Amino acid sequence: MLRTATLQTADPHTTGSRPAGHVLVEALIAQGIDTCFGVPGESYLAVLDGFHEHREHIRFIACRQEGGAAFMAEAQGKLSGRPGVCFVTRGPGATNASIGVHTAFQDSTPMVLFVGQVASDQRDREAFQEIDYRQMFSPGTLGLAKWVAEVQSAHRVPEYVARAFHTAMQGRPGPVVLALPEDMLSTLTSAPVLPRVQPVHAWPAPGGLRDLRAMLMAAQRPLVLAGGSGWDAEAAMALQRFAENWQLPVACAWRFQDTFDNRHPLYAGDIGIGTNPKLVARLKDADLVIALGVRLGEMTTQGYTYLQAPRPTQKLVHIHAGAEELGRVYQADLMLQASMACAAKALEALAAPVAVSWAEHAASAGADYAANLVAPAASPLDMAVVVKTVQRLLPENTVYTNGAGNFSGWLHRYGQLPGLQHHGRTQLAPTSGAMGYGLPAAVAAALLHPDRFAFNLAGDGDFLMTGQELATATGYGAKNLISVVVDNGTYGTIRMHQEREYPGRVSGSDLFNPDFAALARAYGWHAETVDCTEDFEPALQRCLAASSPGLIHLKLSSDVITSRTTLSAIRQAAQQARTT
Ligand SMILES: Cc1ncc(C[n+]2csc(CCOP(=O)(O)OP(=O)(O)O)c2C)c(N)n1
Repeated sequence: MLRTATLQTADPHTTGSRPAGHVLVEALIAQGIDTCFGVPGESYLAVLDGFHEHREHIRFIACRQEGGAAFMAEAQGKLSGRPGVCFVTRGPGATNASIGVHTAFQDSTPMVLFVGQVASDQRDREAFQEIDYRQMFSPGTLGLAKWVAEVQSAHRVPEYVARAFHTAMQGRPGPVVLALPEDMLSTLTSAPVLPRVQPVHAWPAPGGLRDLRAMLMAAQRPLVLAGGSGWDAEAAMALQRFAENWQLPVACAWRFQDTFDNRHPLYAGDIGIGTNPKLVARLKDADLVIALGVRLGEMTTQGYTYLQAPRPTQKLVHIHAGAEELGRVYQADLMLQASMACAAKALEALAAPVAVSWAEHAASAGADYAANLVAPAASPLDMAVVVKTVQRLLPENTVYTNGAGNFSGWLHRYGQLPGLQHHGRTQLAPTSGAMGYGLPAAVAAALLHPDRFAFNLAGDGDFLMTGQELATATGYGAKNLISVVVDNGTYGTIRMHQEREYPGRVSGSDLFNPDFAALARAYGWHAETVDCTEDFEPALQRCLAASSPGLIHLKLSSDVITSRTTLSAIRQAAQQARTT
């Protein structure tokens, strides 16, 4: 039986005593949060009442599905560097939200998920929608969350919120889950909220820096691989100066492409899926790789091959904020535990020689990147031109978002992002590979930063996983928001793998699509349909001139499967390999 908590009302201003649900909202305000994302539930009515009480200071964005809400909070965490906040109800709400928690975990994004929980006197009976969240999100280095707790005492709400924020940001950032028993939320308490928390920063050990300098002095083909979370504008600037002082080519890890200014002559490109083959060769041939802030995950290292695990052939320096990440996969030659804010400044201060032996090597890395931006012409719809047109027409500080699928490869290859010293994060993209991330992330960016543009590139499969969040954008008045849906009628990435492994045997990867433009119009968006390159720019112009968010439904042949090859070429090669 569902129990409705009776809210014990109290005037917070006269008695100092108020429901814990209100205290929770006050604690979030004290942490600097002015926007939370969620889907309401009867399990946390006292919190919703707290949002009403404090509506002048904080808003609750009601989303259409908890997956979208959790993605929005994750995007908020990426954009702000502080925890994004999501509220969901128990059981079904929490299970729907888990995709966003997983993304925050794999992407090292600070985030706090609050989950309504059954009343304390019903615990452990498998009460209505009851789940043990400690088990479900199982904290650990392979779990879904960094820390999971259930707040038993109304008086300790401020303590739990402060710790949740601290844990989410400290070391390797990540998600925290707090379960909130409904009776606890309606209990009165006079507990004061705690001040805004800041993560403690760690400086790299001086001895380690001396060793790193010696390794650099002995190197001939060094490469910096930067990425991960925990960066700020100063740290990004310090990284740029370190690179300039030492003339180091800098590559960015997959989907952390905004860590270094893509227009800088020392930028070498991003490493992960669809990487420039010349950059792959350069990485494999490097005699020193300085991995700065990156986790060196499976995608970035392409199955731990670009850098052989556990001992790469290249000399490896791994600098990371989380002690648990160092030595976890790679036995690096030098491991330094440090926050990016401190590590980058320490590297910038390393005394560089007047000239380095690898100056030509660095210049050619930049030249390889520039050459990779030149696209072979494609017809009738040229995705490279689409991306370049978007970049030409949208402001430099636009936030680019995508979910998972081959379509994202065009954005990653041809999109040039300013380093985050210029405009903070300009890329919101899931290293967890979660489909459906891009649209909610763009909606979050548009609502949190109405002065900036948000641009989402989606696949047809990807888009419909969270497409209902079009309504959230419309409902909360998002304006500077454009979504382009690449409709190739297939879960193309999977089709590509099928053609490689089982050529010609298509199964389960066809898509039957709606008219995406008509769908978007039904949600109050301006929408266009485009099937050739010439029509894209005028359509985008009309979207920009519209007073509502805009969606462009792009019709692309399924054969155009990546920026480098076609489905038919993959099938042919696989068939040939089988017959020879
Ligand atoms: C939530 C989720 N489900 C399934 C997958 C597996 N998956 C990865 S890419 C992909 C297909 C993406 O299709 P689409 O959005 O149409 O893009 P395309 O690859 O055709 O460009 C699938 C099913 C995933 N990454 N995430």
